[in-house]
Amino acid sequence: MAVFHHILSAFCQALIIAEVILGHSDKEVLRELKNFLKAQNPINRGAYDTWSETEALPCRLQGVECDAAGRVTYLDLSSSNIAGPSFGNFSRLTRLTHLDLSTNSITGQLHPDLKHCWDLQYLNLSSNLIGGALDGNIRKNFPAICGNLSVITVSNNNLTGRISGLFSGCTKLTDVDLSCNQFTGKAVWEGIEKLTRFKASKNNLTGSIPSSTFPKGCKLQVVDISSNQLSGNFPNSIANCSNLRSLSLWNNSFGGSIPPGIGSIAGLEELVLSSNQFHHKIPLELMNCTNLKFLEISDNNFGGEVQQVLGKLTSLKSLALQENNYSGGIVSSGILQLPNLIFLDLSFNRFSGKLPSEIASMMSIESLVLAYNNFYRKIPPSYGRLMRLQAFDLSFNSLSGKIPPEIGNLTSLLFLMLAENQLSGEIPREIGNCTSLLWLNLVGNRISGKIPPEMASIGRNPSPTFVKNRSNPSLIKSATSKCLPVYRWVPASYPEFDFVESMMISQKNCLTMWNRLLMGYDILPVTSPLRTALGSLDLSWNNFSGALPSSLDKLSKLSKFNVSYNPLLSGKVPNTRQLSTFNEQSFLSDPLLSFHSSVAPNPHSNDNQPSSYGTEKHPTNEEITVLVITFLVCFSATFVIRELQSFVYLYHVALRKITNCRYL
Ligand SMILES: *[C@@H]1O[C@H](CO)[C@@H](O)[C@H](O)[C@H]1NC(C)=O
Ligand SMILES: *[C@@H]1O[C@H](CO)[C@@H](O)[C@H](O)[C@H]1NC(C)=O
Ligand SMILES: *[C@@H]1O[C@H](CO)[C@@H](O)[C@H](O)[C@H]1NC(C)=O
Ligand SMILES: *[C@@H]1O[C@H](CO)[C@@H](O)[C@H](O)[C@H]1NC(C)=O
Ligand SMILES: *[C@@H]1O[C@H](CO)[C@@H](O)[C@H](O)[C@H]1NC(C)=O
Ligand SMILES: *[C@@H]1O[C@H](CO)[C@@H](O)[C@H](O)[C@H]1NC(C)=O
Ligand SMILES: *[C@@H]1O[C@H](CO)[C@@H](O)[C@H](O)[C@H]1NC(C)=O
Ligand SMILES: *[C@@H]1O[C@H](CO)[C@@H](O)[C@H](O)[C@H]1NC(C)=O
Ligand SMILES: *[C@@H]1O[C@H](CO)[C@@H](O)[C@H](O)[C@H]1NC(C)=O
Ligand SMILES: *[C@@H]1O[C@H](CO)[C@@H](O)[C@H](O)[C@H]1NC(C)=O
Ligand SMILES: *[C@@H]1O[C@H](CO)[C@@H](O)[C@H](O)[C@H]1NC(C)=O
Ligand SMILES: CC(=O)N[C@H]1CO[C@H](CO)[C@@H](O)[C@@H]1O
Repeated sequence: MAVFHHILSAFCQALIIAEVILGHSDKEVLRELKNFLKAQNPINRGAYDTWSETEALPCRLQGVECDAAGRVTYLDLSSSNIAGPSFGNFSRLTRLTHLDLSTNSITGQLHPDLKHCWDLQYLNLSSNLIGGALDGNIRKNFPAICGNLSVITVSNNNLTGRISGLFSGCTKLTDVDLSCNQFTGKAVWEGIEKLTRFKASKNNLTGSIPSSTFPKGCKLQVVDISSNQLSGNFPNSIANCSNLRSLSLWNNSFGGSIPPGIGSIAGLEELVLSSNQFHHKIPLELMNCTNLKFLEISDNNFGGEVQQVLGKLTSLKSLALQENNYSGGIVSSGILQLPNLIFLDLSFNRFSGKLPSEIASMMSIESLVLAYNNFYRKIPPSYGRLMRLQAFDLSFNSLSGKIPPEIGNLTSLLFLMLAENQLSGEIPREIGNCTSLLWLNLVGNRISGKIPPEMASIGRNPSPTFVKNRSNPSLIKSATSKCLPVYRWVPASYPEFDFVESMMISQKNCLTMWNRLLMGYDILPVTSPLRTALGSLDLSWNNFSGALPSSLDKLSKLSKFNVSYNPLLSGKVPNTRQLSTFNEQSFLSDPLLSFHSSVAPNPHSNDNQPSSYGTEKHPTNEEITVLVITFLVCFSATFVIRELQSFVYLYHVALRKITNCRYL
C-alpha cells in the first residue's frame, strides 16, 4: 500500500513537473510570438511589446490568462496593431481555449496551424484582412478544431467560398458571425437551429431559406442575414424559434407575405424587413408581438391604408414605413397613439390631405419624418405641444400658409426641415426661442418679408437636448432606415462637411455619426451663439425683403453665406467684419442690395451698383442642391483637426480593408 502510495505521489509529482515544463514552453511560445509580431511591425506596437520575460510563468502578461496549473488558456491580442501574416505556432499553447486576434491587419489565409488548437472554445478573427476560401483552406481544419468551439467570429474579412457544411461537426457552436465577407452559396445549413446567434450580413449568399431550417426546438435568438441576395418566401417555420429576439432580413429579395408565424414569437423585439419585396397585407398575427420595439418594413411593396395591426404594437419605439405605397390610414391605424413611439418615418409614400391634428398628442415622439408625400394646407399650430421633438421633416410636400409662431415652443428641436413646400409669410420671430435648433432648411418656399433678427439666436443652447440623448442611448443599436434622412439632412456639399459623405459610406458609420451628432459629440459647445455657433447661412431662393439685418455681421465664424436670388432684399452689405468677406457669389441677383466700395460686387454689374434685377440665371442642378438654408453648428477647429486626422487614418485603413463593409 505504502509502495503504491509512493508510486502514485511520484507520478503526481512528475505530472506537476511536466506541467511546469509545459508552462515554460508556453512562455517560450509567447516569447516567439512577441518577436514574430515585433519583426512584422517596427513601430506603433500593441501591448505585447511590453511583455516581460523575467517572470517564471507568462500568466501576468497583458492579454494573457492561465489556468491553475500555470498554462496559458486565454490570449487577447485584439487591437494590437498586428500586421502581416498570422503567427503559425498558436497550437503549441496546448491549453488555449480563448483566442482573440480581432481588429488587426492580419493578412493572408487562415494558418493551417489553427487546426491543432483542439481546446479552442472562442475564436475571434473579426476585422482583419484574412482572405481565401474558408472551405478551401480550413475545411479540413474545422472538424479538428471545432469540437470544443462555441464562439467563432470572422466578420469583416475577405473570406470567400461556401459556408454550408462547414460547421456541421461543430456540436458545441452557439455563436457564429460571418458578416462582411465574400461568402457565396446557401446561407443556412442543417443544424443551424442549434445556434443562439447567427450573423452573416453583407455577403454574397444566394437562394432561398428552406422551411426545414427552423425545426421544433430551434434555439436561435438573433438572426441577421441582411444585405445578401436571398430570395423566395421566408419560411413560416421561424415560429419554431420561440426565443427569437431579433430578425434582420433587410436588403435582400425576399417576397410574398411576412410569415404570420412571427406573431407567435412573443419575445421578438426587433424585426427589420426593409428593402425587400414583401407585399400583401401585414398578417394580423403580428399584433401578438407585444414586445416588438423596432419594426422596419420600409422600401417594400406595402400600400393602401396603414393597417390597424401596427397600432396594436404598443411597445414600439421605432416604426419605419417609408418608401412604400401607402396612401392613408395614418390616423385610423392608431399608430399616432402608440405610447412609446420615439421614431416614426412615413416619408416617400402617397399620403395626402391635411396634416393630422392627432400628431400634436404624440407626447413621446422625438423624430418625425413626413417628407416626400402630398400633405397640404397649414402646419397645425398645435404641433407646438411636441415638446420632445428633436427632428421634424416636412420637406417636399405641398404645405402652405405661414410657419406657425408656436414653432418657437419646440425647444428640443435640433433639425427642422421645411424645404420645398409653398410656405409663405415671414419667418416668425418666435423661432429664436428654438434654443436647440441647429439645422434649419427653408429652401424652395415663398417665404417673404424681413429676416427676423431673432434668427441669430436660434440654437443658442442645445445642451439640454444633448444631455438627454446621452442619458438614453436606447435607439442607437438598430434602425437601418434612419440613415436615409441623415443623408438628406447633412449637407455634405458644404466645405465643412465634405468629409461627411465619405465617412457615411456604410450604414454603420452613418448611424454612428448620426448618434454622435444627436448626443452633441464632435460639436462645438455653443457658449456664445453669435460668435461661434453659426458656420453657414444660406437664405437664397426665397422672397425676403427689407434690409439685411446688421446683426448677421456678428456671426464671425460664418464661412459660407448666401442670400442670392431674393430680389426684394435691400440695404447695404457691411464693409467691415464677417459679411465683407464674402464675394459676389453670395449676393447673386439681389438688385436692391448695395455694397460699400471695399466689397467686390458682382463683376457683371456696374461697379459698385447693385446687380441688375432679372439676371436670368436659372439654377443648375448643382446649385439647387446647394441652396439650403442651414444653420450649422460649425465643428470646432480641434474637432475638425482631430476628426480629419483620424478620418485620414481610418480611410487609409479602410482602403486596405475590404470595401464592402467599412467599420470605422
Ligand atoms: C514555430 O515553432 C517552431 C518550432 O516548433 C520554430 O522552429 C519556428 O520558428 C516557430 N515559428 C515562429 C514564427 O516563431
Ligand atoms: C469579436 O471582436 C470584435 C472586435 O474586437 C468585438 O466587437 C466582438 O464583440 C467580438 N465578438 C464576440 C462574439 O465576442
Ligand atoms: C475538447 O477539449 C478537450 C480538452 O479540454 C480535448 O481533450 C478534446 O480532444 C477536445 N475535443 C475535440 C473534439 O477537439
Ligand atoms: C459579390 O457580389 C458583388 C455584387 O453583387 C460582386 O461584385 C462580387 O464580385 C461578388 N463577390 C463574389 C466573391 O462573388
Ligand atoms: C445591399 O446589399 C448589397 C449586396 O447584396 C450591397 O452591395 C449594398 O451595399 C447593400 N446596401 C446597403 C445600403 O447596405
Ligand atoms: C416546426 O417544425 C416542425 C418540424 O420540426 C414542422 O413540422 C412545423 O411545421 C414547424 N412549425 C411551423 C409553424 O412551421
Ligand atoms: C394572439 O394570441 C392569442 C393567444 O396567445 C390567440 O388566441 C390569438 O388568436 C392570437 N391573435 C392572432 C391575431 O393571431
Ligand atoms: C400604388 O397604389 C395605387 C393605388 O393606391 C396603385 O394604383 C399603384 O399601382 C400602386 N403603385 C405601385 C408601384 O404599387
Ligand atoms: C407652448 O408651451 C407652453 C408651455 O411652455 C404651453 O403652455 C403652450 O400650450 C404651448 N403652446 C402650444 C401652441 O403648443
Ligand atoms: C418667444 O419669442 C417671442 C418673440 O421673440 C418672445 O416675445 C417670447 O417671450 C418668447 N417666448 C418664450 C416662452 O420664451
Ligand atoms: C479579396 O479577395 C479577392 C479574391 O478573392 C481579391 O481579388 C481581393 O484583392 C481581396 N481584397 C483584399 C483587400 O485583400
Ligand atoms: C431625434 C432623435 O433621434 N433623437 C434621439 C436622441 O438620442 C436618443 C438616444 O441617444 C434617441 O432615443 C433619440 O431618438
